[in-house]
Amino acid sequence: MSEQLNTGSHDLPISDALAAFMTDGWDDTSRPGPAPLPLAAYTAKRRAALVQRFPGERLVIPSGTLKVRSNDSDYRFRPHSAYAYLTGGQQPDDVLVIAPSGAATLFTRPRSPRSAEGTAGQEFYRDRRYGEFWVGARPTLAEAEALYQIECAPIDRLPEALTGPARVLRDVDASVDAQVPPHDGDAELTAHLSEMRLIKDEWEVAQLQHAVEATGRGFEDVVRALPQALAHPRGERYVEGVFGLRARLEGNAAGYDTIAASGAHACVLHWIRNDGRLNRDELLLLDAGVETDDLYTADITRTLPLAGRFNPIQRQVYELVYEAQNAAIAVLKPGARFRDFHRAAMAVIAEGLHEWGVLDSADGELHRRYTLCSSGHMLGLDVHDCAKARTSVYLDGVLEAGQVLTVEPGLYLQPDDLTLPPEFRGIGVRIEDDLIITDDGARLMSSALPRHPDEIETWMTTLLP
Ligand SMILES: [Mn+2]
Repeated sequence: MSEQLNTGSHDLPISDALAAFMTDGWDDTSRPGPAPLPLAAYTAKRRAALVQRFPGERLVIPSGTLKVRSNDSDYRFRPHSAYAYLTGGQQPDDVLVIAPSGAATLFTRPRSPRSAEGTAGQEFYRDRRYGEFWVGARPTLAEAEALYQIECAPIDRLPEALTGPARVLRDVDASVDAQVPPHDGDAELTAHLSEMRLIKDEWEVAQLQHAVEATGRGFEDVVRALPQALAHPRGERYVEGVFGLRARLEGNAAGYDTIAASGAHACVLHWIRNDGRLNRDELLLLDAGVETDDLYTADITRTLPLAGRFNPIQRQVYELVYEAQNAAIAVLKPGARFRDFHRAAMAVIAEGLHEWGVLDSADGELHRRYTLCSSGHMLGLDVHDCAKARTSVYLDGVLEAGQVLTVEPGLYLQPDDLTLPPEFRGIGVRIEDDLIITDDGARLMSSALPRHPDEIETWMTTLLP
């Protein structure tokens, strides 16, 4: 299989005697037949839908490759979302091929043998990147077939399956890209793999609800830990760490880098340095989501008064964002345009800024100086889900029942913005919730976390020691 072992420069040489000694004396630990992954019934339906969209065509969807963090250290692997959606698999270097007949084969690097000739038989104990004794065992072919309920073949037979024209999900695995000439229809496959995830099936909705609820518990953990975080010189890191513990305990990880922003750091939309101190008289903006073991992520933001109570200016800013979010949520329903909820939120913000005397008029787009960002996105396997969908069916499209999205208006009043009254400067507020479009409106999936400022204060009081 692997011609070359991924060994390190400081690995000691292997004597013939040791190599021979390593080939036997091992118990048979292959499992007779693991139960199918619970989502295997859903992945089969999704593959069938894909075949229906591209009948008679060869389709190639790689899981992706390990990425070097530095030197001989890789990042923890996370498969491409389209691959996970269609197979449930999470191994690197695997490739799903759908033949023109519609038959699916998952090409995988099977569990390495303990007694093969040459380097192949040494992988399990010498290869730092793929060896079982270094990174854990992979499924055998039989185990993979049982888990995924897909016919499996060893990855070194992949070239045989790539002999004719094929559409490839590009830029995921360079070796696969190199094996198949570009196809005019590659971009269409990429777009469709995003678009087919716009409407969530019941498995996905349950995953997302679980992600949202675990995230809610993570936010509670953070509030409970605020006394310690406030006392620490890097309180933002304390918050990130507390949330990350919950994410790792209940799921795979945080679904994206946690934003833990105290005070004016909240005016940086993607503040992930998180190296600041928490100040009791400021707000904490926490934007975080637990990603489940099956890789669905929540995406929730709360802006909390570190004192436990909003001061009048903080409350004034918060309430405007809250009203904007309510206005956005109110327009969510099947048939509404995707951009409608953002417009509804921005109308409230612009009017508020005008009332405060910050803007001469609520018309036009000058309010965007203080909002910067759009007010939501699809949510699923990716935090910004379905991002490769055509504009006509997503950003310029209409909402449909079964779509899951975030609604997250914000106001970012920069600390050095001379157009603002001084008391407003350095306040950043975002409120972000996760919703599913229903037959006649939308259901708030993240309702376990309070949104109204009074409710937030009460909630914090019950959690703080
Ligand atoms: Mn978001």
